[in-house]
Amino acid sequence: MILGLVLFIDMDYFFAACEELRHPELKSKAFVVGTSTIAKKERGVVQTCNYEARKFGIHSAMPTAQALWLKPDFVYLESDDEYYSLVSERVMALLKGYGFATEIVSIDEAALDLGEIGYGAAEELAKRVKKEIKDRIGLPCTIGISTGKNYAKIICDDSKPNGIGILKEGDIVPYLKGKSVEKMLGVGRKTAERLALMHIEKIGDIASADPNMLVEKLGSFGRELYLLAKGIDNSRVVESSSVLSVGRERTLERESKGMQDIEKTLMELSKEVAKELERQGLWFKGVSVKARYSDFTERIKNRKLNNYTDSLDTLYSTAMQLMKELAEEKHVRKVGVRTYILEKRTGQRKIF
Ligand code: TTP
Ligand code: MG
Repeated sequence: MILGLVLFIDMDYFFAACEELRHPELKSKAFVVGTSTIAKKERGVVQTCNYEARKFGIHSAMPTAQALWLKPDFVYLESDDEYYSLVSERVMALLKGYGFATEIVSIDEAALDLGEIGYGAAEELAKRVKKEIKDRIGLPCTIGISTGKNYAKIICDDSKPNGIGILKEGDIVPYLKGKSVEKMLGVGRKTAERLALMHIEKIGDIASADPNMLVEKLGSFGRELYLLAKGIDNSRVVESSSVLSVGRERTLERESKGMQDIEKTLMELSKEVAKELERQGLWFKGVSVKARYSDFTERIKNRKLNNYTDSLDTLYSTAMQLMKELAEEKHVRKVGVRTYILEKRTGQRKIF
């Protein structure tokens, strides 16, 4: 039997690679892309950094203060989410151009359903994809190939940076055995903690656990995890919508003095966005807000949700939380609400 294969791609040090693209002079220097403004950089966290900075032990999600302690003279760059989203859209459009069902998993990850193409042809395709992304967009990436989205992601992670990894069906179970449960797509810290209470820390522990207990504790996700640990990946590549984002912007009647001046407009924009999504039969997994300040500078904040949703409440409350961070520093003149990672609504709840 020939198994269907999935190609999983994850861009290397993505935000930092985007910065090197427009500032080639930074390549030889250790630099960090962070969430805060330069003036308050030590209060924020590292979103990502280039490999020069990784040599000093700096990594994503580390407080910038700690990174400064490791390498006091790194170059600090404020995150420019709008630019990274544009680069991401170019990468995704190129990937979709190969004609396979393509799922946009995050801003820098995608999965392609290659069908029964065979390992040889899949590897050739991976080489071509890597070369075209390098030649046309100028960025490095890593690709994993296996019989399911989860396995392809795991072998992709393990082949970083700038690699191609292939995990064949016969090798999956022994390969996963010693790995942490958090390597599985959809297993975050909370699920990992619940599994730890059952003395399950490695994927091999899931494979030898009682499947009924896993279902009892984790519902249908428990069953899915059990099958995954046994080498059966039923997750499908869900084709992402060709509409990449839906958003609305508006200038405030007067410059904001605080959140109370923004709330009403954010609610109106959220309603309009939700209505447009409904009209197009879409639901979303990402929310982004934009603030334009009185001095005409702009900032954007994004958040990826755990599940697809079409809830106006979720859209509005997420937009409010993100906007609070942006409205803290300066007076806001114009606001925007945008949804991204869109998909055709199916009526089913998604785990991934
Ligand atoms: P990742 O793919 O996890 O990281 P990366 O692309 O920087 O590095 P790698 O080569 O290991 O893939 O995340 C993609 C982008 O998402 C990353 O460039 C910055 C952003 N990000 C955050 O903003 N916060 C985080 O905690 C993480 C992990 C990523
Ligand atoms: Mg990446």
